[in-house]
Amino acid sequence: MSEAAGEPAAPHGHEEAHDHVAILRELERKVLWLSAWTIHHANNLRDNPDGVKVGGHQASCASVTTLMTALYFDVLAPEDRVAVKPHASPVFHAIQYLLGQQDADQLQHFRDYGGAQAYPSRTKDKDDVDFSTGSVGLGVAMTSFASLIQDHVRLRGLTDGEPPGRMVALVGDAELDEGNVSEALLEGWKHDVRNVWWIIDYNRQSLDAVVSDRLFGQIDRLFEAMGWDVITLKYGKRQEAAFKQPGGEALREWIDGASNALYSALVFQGGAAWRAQLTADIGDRPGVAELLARYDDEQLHALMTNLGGHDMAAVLETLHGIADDRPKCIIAYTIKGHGLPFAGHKDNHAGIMNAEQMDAFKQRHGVPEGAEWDRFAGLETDWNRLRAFLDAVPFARAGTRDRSAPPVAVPDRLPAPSGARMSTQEGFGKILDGLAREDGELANRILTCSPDVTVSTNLGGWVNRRGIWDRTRRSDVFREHKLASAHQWGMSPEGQHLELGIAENNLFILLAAAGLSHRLFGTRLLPVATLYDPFVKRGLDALNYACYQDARFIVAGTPSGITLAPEGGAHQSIATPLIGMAQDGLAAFEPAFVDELEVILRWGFAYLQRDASAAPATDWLRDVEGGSVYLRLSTRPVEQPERTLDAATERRIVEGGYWLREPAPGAELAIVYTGAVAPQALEAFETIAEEVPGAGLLAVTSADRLNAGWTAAAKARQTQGDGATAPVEDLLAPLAPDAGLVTVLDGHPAMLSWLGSVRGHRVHPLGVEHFGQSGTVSELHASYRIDTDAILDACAAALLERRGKVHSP
Ligand SMILES: Cc1ncc(C[n+]2csc(CCOP(=O)(O)OP(=O)(O)O)c2C)c(N)n1
Ligand SMILES: [Mg+2]
Repeated sequence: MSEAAGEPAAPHGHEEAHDHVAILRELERKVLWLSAWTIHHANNLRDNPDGVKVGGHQASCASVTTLMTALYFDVLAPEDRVAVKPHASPVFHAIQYLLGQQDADQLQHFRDYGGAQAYPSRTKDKDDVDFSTGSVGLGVAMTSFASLIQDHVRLRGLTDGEPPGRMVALVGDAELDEGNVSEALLEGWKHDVRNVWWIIDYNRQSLDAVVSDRLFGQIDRLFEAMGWDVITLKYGKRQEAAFKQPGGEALREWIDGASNALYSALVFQGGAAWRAQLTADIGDRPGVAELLARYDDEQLHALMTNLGGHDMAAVLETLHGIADDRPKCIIAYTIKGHGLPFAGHKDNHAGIMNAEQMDAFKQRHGVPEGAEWDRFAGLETDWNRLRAFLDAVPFARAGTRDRSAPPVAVPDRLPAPSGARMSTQEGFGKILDGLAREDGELANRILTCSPDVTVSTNLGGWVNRRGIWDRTRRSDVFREHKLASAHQWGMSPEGQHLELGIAENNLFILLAAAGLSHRLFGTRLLPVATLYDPFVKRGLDALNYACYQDARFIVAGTPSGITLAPEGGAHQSIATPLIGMAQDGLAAFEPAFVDELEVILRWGFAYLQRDASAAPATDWLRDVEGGSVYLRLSTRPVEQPERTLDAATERRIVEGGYWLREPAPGAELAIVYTGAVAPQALEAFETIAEEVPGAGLLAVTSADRLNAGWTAAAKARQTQGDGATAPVEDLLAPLAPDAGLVTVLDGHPAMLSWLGSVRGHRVHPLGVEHFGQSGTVSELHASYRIDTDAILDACAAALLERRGKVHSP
């Protein structure tokens, strides 16, 4: 770790004893300085060739400086994990810098290419970020689900018995508006969540405005109703002392009654304004005039802004006072921009000090010109003492806290079900059921979860064998009463299924936590989740969040498409194939047959466990670094092919496609299909086989991976000049250069349309662009034109066009 350039040697003669709290106050000042300077530097002192505003949030940083200083330098233990509100990223990086876990260079490149990130990022930041944040609300919920996962792995005996960490979120008050926070609260309550602290930065400001005065009462009630202890950290020690003076009670009543807007405005205006307002409002109450007279304007301002969240001693007392593992909501009163010239102003969210203000700020912090990045410049405590203090900080004693776990071996073959007719969803359930029965290490590491669709997505067999996870052992009442049921859902701390209520955000955030178990808790979990495919969109931001932090999981969206027919028009999914393709960190598959699914799952379990640290820079399929897997599965029973897949076909299934019927060299037509439309693709193929001998039938198991391979190979050729070819280029090579491709899927046709650009073939795309009509599968396939007739019509159009009888528009 490089020292900041030019940090001078520690001065002598400053050896007066400072107590612990005084050192923390000094560090707090330094953290405030560094975070403000980092943002100032990024905006004013770096080249900005494209002129786009860099930004940063000095005011948002200032409101949590005390809380974060207290936490990181004093309260937290290495096993604790923290989600920092997005805009406090510079505070986090400054703290890491002071702890020797972050380079000055990273701060100097805040929001720059390769520099410290705008919002704390597990994957992109170089220091010790526990949970990424950025999309407000998600990091908050993450702490609750991480705590559940921590308890899950502990109760199942998968850890070495280390003490449980506290999962801490520093929450912006406006984050509570995000519905996912309430969803997480309710789910946490159901599972009796423990060891979670949500410290609410109650600065009563959001991005646009001052938040509603009535929020405070609601927060209390909301959390208490969910079984949380609410601790209000409202007044600082100076205020507490003033309240004890004659006139003090009136002052407290005034503070309690002041509207958020008035309070904020006075914070901005300062001492004289406080005096005028207080005199007007309570000046005639006994003792008040004398009380006010004891403070000059500056002191009065300091008193009135001495809220609990800015008083180091009060913060420490509160946080150290927590002695049990019940979830805690700590409402810390703060001031947005505390210690900055625009403190309290409602428009301060994106405010950045101008050069003049920064000069004054620098002087106030005693930072000499040129010493802006020095760790200790401007601090009064003896620097050797500061160093010794930092070296002894409990949180940082163990160094970086990112953990790992060895991969779990994946067997050569998963228990693939036999059966002449099956849907991919049924096959998925049976493979998991088979795994549950076999009792191998792979099965023991699986944690399944589903938002109230466990039975209807075919996870019931697995759950019958592996049980539901719960802190306490509870028997299945129906079973005890000898009532017949296909579902025997005993609950126990050893259970391997986490049943969630209907909230897809929770599902994906749980997957984010479970999928990081190896990194957070040093023990491997293989999370497997199911949900109805259309509701992927309900949880989409949370899914993106999970992928962004590199959590590893398998998620099956089922049933899907319009093929879910009688399930109802409202549940049809059209866009999910494109989501699967576009989502970074997620390899999307849509198999048609169960043997393909077995291959994909087998590969998937290994892919989840690959290690990013081994990745070469050029790995385009993420095949070395790994990722998560999305399976789009269907409820349509399909005739299963009688075959044994050879190794080459298995490889192509994973690469994304294989010829179900090989084309002859120079073939003029190929039908390309994905997923549940396989039967009609096959039927259409057999119908044209006579007329178009040599035509091919291409099974696309993953348009996502085929496409990724194609674009990456093109990039490799352009940038490295090598002769890389992509699997899809090889696949389409036998066709005539002007062959037609009829593509078909139960989803948006764009997913396969790009195939035309691979070798210049003309695509006749079939797919679904509208939804909402219920009916039988064949009625809907006919109505939306993805049935056999539609495929044949498209084949005819393709052939006519190629043979020159019809010219394309
Ligand atoms: C999901 C989402 N929506 C919108 C934003 C843009 N945004 C960033 S911070 C913020 C509000 C910040 O208020 P608060 O949480 O109270 O934090 P403060 O700035 O007061 O510290 C908004 C709307 C976002 N980051 N994420
Ligand atoms: Mg706020």
